[in-house]
Amino acid sequence: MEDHIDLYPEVKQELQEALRNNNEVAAARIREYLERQNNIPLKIGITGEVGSGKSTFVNAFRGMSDDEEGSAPTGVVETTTEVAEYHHPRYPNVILCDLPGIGTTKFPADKYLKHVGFDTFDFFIIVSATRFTENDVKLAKEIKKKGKNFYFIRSKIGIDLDNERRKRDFNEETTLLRIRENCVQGLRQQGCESPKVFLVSNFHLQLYDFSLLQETLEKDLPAHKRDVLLFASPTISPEVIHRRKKAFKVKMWLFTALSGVIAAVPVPGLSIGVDLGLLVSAATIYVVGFGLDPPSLKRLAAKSGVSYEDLRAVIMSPLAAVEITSDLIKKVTFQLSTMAGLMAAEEVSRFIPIIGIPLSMSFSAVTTYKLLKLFLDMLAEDALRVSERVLSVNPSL
Ligand SMILES: Nc1nc2c(ncn2[C@@H]2O[C@H](COP(=O)(O)OP(=O)(O)O)[C@@H](O)[C@H]2O)c(=O)[nH]1
Ligand SMILES: [Mg+2]
Repeated sequence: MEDHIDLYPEVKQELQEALRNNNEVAAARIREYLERQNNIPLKIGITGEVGSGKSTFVNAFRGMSDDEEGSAPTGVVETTTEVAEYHHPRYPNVILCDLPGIGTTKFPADKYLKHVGFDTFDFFIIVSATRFTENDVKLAKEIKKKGKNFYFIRSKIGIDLDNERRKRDFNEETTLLRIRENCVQGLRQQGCESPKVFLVSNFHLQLYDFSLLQETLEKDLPAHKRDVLLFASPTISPEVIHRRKKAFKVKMWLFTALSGVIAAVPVPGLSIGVDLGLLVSAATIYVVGFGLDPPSLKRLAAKSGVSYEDLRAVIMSPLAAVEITSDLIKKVTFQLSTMAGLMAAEEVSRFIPIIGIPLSMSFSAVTTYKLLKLFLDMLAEDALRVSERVLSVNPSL
């Protein structure tokens, strides 16, 4: 079976135990787990010399324009040595910290890290628009010594390519290779072993190494933080949308189990009851996860130059670009219930053994499961269409 519960074994065991013994306890446990999943903190420190593109990266990562309200000011001379925290617009538990350049603070690396609050960070990104400096290396070594990960971003790649393009024998791949090798070599010479350098244009995250950086970060993070990064990352490719859909599928079983233990409420037109509140919660999580909520779409419109109306025009699901209310879910559920197979009984035996919920609860759970699967499919399709629309018109996400 392609869908499975990818929970930590002890969580799964605890849930199964609760499901067997007491519905209320089980429901509370599942809700608690879902809640915890939504609030896992992730704090990323962005550092580098003045003008390297730190603030622009902070905005780009959050999917924001540089001139949007709440964005980090860019192109300004750094005058403060304070840490500026920027919450992710869709996931406030994700914080990007625009750190002062170490040169601005005039601290040595160890004092600098103490000053910015080293312990609170999950990892660091060191940005440079040219070769990495002695300061960058000192900082990287200190971060490593203290046991955390750092990643080098070589920014403003578009400028380098534009400059090189003037030459007759220009070749993009060769140029990129040379920039990367220059950076790596420079870092090695300064005593930084096997440094990871990612070539990025903050104005075009979908080009060059940003997706590689995204994957590397996900791999390096502890398991429980991986999805946090995946959902907060900018949607730069269809691949990201597919990965999010997969991550949602894993959680779908939790909603399904939850629907099996809470009282099912009859929905007009549906012979089997489902819990509308649960469907509203799940649909909202999906919509936000794919960036299909009205505020996210408006932000994307402003950033990409494709109008909000044009983005809405490619959306087909009734759940995207609207506020998810109980009434809406009721309407959509009713519409979907007319589709063949929504409540086919043969599906019951297919998933019951996996989470181990008692059979008596299963009909409402199966209906919920099928509805969630339909929601997820529709929304992922919409997310793909929106991303395609944006990339076809203006390739700067
Ligand atoms: N072409 C290009 N310009 C960039 C890039 N990143 C930043 N900039 C520009 O470089 C200048 C400094 O960027 P900023 O983010 O303020 O640097 P900070 O001082 O490190 O925060 C601004 O004018 C940005 O628009 C990039 O990747 N490509
Ligand atoms: Mg700045």
